[in-house]
Formats: sequence, structure tokens, C-alpha cells
Amino acid sequence: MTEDSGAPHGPAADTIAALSSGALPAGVAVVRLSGPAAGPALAALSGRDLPPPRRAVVRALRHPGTGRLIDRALVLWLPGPGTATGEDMAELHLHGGRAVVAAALAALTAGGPAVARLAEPGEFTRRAFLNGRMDLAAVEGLADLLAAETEAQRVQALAQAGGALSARIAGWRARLIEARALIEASLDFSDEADVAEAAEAEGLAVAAALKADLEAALAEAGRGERLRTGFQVALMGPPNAGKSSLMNALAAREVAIVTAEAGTTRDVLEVHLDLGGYPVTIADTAGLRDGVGLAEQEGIRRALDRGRSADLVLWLDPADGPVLEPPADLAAGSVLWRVATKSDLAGDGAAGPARRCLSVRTGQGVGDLVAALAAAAAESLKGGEDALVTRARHRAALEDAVGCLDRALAPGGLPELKAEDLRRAADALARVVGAIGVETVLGAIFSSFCIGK
Ligand SMILES: Nc1nc2c(ncn2[C@@H]2O[C@H](COP(=O)(O)OP(=O)(O)OP(=O)(O)O)[C@@H](O)[C@H]2O)c(=O)[nH]1
Ligand SMILES: [Mg+2]
Repeated sequence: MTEDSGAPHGPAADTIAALSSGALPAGVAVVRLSGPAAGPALAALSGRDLPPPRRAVVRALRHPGTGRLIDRALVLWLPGPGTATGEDMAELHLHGGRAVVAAALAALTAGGPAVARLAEPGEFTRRAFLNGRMDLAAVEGLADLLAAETEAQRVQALAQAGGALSARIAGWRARLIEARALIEASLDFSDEADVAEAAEAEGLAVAAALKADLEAALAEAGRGERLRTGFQVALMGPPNAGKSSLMNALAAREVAIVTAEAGTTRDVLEVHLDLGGYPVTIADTAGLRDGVGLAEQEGIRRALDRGRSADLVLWLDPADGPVLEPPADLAAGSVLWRVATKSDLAGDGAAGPARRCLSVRTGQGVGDLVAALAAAAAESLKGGEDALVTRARHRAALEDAVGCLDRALAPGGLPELKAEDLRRAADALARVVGAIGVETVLGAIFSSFCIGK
């Protein structure tokens, strides 16, 4: 794939085909085609004229070279430009067997005038973007919608895919144009000082109000980004504290190896939970101790890294042993809950006001911990569904725009330079929707899609 610029391009010369539905075998498999040969290819396989646009019809599909029957399928002819990609498209709703789909794709890519080639990951969406059917923020929203694992993530992604961020960016850019026009007008009236001053002041007032709006969106950015990636919880503590046992209990499956030997876990292991609609990632880590071999040392280094970047650290140590202190930087840097494990081995008294108490063996306290985690995740992520900023890329662009507005609003300075700063702020916002300067991010964004999207 080439690195195209963000501006809409002319129609693509070639036609792409891919399985767009999920893993096979399945009840139905949807193969999509996009490009100038979509119609001829559909006609060639069905051996007849194209069906009426946007109407599902049943057709016997045959290999155009050999005439052998591939499948009897529901087919759709979707002439552009009013399609997902903006190009001519066709869909084959096949019986979802591996050999059926393989035979259909082989026939579509076999050669002749109606030939298609297999699509690369994200190529349908890339064409939608290049043909101006979607902007970059909507493309990212679509990627998030496909990846959404919980209800709150779905709501957030659907809003962005539907253009919530794009619409706000358009509104903000319109206000920047207004502010700039007022300041440029003040230059035209430079011989009438009071008119010029009034126009400049009005322009700066528009810019100041806009800056407040951008700052409000940035204040919610943390929630928006966290909801996208999930609330990060790290299980930490000394070896044998029962971290992996708790991870397995939370996941309700045997994700991590548990043994009575200290130093069992080395790599960071993750499970994704849906707690009350909010995404929570639990990370099991190596037990912290000194004087161990190279592999375990590396595990401990990774454990500490994970703990430092977590939203919440659960510091586990066994109820029947001494209370151990977490490393000072962990305790200072992250929110940390102390948890006494293996409460079945200790009498009463393991719990305290500052310490939760649980046993994976008896189940005591585990439900309470899950409820507390769900509440903490909700507290941290609530409202993230409505946050406009969901990625570091958006945040950087908005921060850039605020920086430009700061310069424009600084006291003194020439109106010409203020107008230039407003233009720069508009450019920063344009990057979010991919209207300019997107070459460097396109490859990364589209490659996150699966083939057929
Ligand atoms: N009695 C009792 N034993 C437990 C409980 N939870 C874990 N254990 C035991 O404690 C031992 C260590 O458990 P792990 O879950 O492997 O501990 P860990 O913290 O992951 O240990 P490392 O990976 O070595 O750091 C195993 O023998 C578990 O069966 C519990 O609630 N009660
Ligand atoms: Mg372990």
C-alpha cells in the first residue's frame, strides 16, 4: 500500500475483494468487492445481467473460466458513489464454509476483464477515507467500534464513528475562521483606530471562548482515552502471595500457572474483564524479591513498570505472614489498595481498616473485591462515553491548538501575527479529521483494521 495524502483522490483503478464477515466456518460468509470491476465481476460469476441496485437476489455463482458451480448465494449490486467506499460495490452472501469462500475468492481473482485482487487490511476503509466518505476521526471511531469489548466502549466508539468529534472540530474551525476574519478586518480599518480596536477585541473574545471550550474537551480527555484502553489494575506483591490465584479467580479460568514455589510468574499476564459495562484489564506480575536469577529479575523489572503505569495497584501479601511494604515509588505514584490473601490460613485479625481480606480457596472477600473494582472503574471512566478526545493523537492536536491560541491571546503583539497564530490553531484541528498533514499516521491507523474492513 502506498502512503497517500489525506485529500480525497480520484477513483481507484483496481478492484478489491475480501471476506468481510468473521471466522469460518459460519452460517453465512459475506465477501465484499469494491472498485470499477465489482459489477462486471458479479455479472461474470452469476452469468447474467446485474440485479437491480440495492436489492438482494439469489443467484447460482459459477467460476467464469470453468463454469463449475461455486454456491447458490444471495447477492447485492451496490453502484457507487453512494456506498461505504464511494465506489461500485458488490456483496456475495455465501454459505459460510471455508471451501466455499476459497472457491469464490479464487473465481474473483482468476483473471479476465472482471478481475479483482485480494484486499489488504483496512483497504475498504482506506478507500472510504480517500473518497471523502469518512474523515480520519470517524475511521478511528470505526476501528474502536470493531474492537469494543464493553457497552461503554461501544457507545463511545459509535459516537466517534458517527462523526461526534468531526462535527465539533468543524464547529471549532468555523469559530477560528470567524476570529481570524475579525482580526484581519481590524488591519483594513487601521486608519480608523476605534473601529479597528473593536474588531480586534471581538476577534480575540471569540478566540478566548474557543480556548475555554478546547480546554474543557481536554479536561475530559483522560476519561476518554482510559475508556478506550480500559482501567488498568496491576496485581503486585511478594512471591507466593496468591497473585496468580486471584487473577484466575477474577478471570474465572486458569490463565496463569499457580504453584507452591516462589517465583512462578515471570511475564506480565493480562485478562480483560467487563465490570458493569466498563473495561478493566487485570495484570498478573512477578513477585518482588531480591537476589534472584536473570529471568526473574527481568520479570520483576516488568512488574514494577506495569505497576507504575497502572491506574490501580492491588498490593497483595498473605494474611498469615508479616505485613510487607510496597516499594516507596509505587505507593507514592499510583492508587494502591492493600489486600491480605489466604485469609483461610489466618484467624481473625488479618483484616484492618486499611486492608481488604480475601481467600481464593474459600471465596471469602473475592466478590467484595470485584464490586470495589467495578466501582473504581466506573468512577474513573464514567463520562468517558461522551468524551470527544479518545486518543493521544487528538489530545496532542488540541493541545497544539490551545498553545497557538495562547500566543494569539497574549497581550500586545501585532494583529498580523495573531491572525497567523489563529491559522495555525485551525491547522492543528484539521489534523484530527485528516484534512491536512496525515501522511505519517495513515499507515498505522489503517493497518489496525482486519482484512475485509
Ligand atoms: N490456603 C490458600 N492458599 C492459597 C490461596 N491463594 C493461593 N494459595 C496458594 O499459594 C501458593 C502461591 O499461589 P500463586 O497464586 O502462585 O502466588 P503468586 O503470588 O502468583 O506467586 P509468584 O508467581 O511466585 O509470585 C499456591 O500454592 C496457591 O495454591 C488461598 O486463598 N488460600
Ligand atoms: Mg504468580
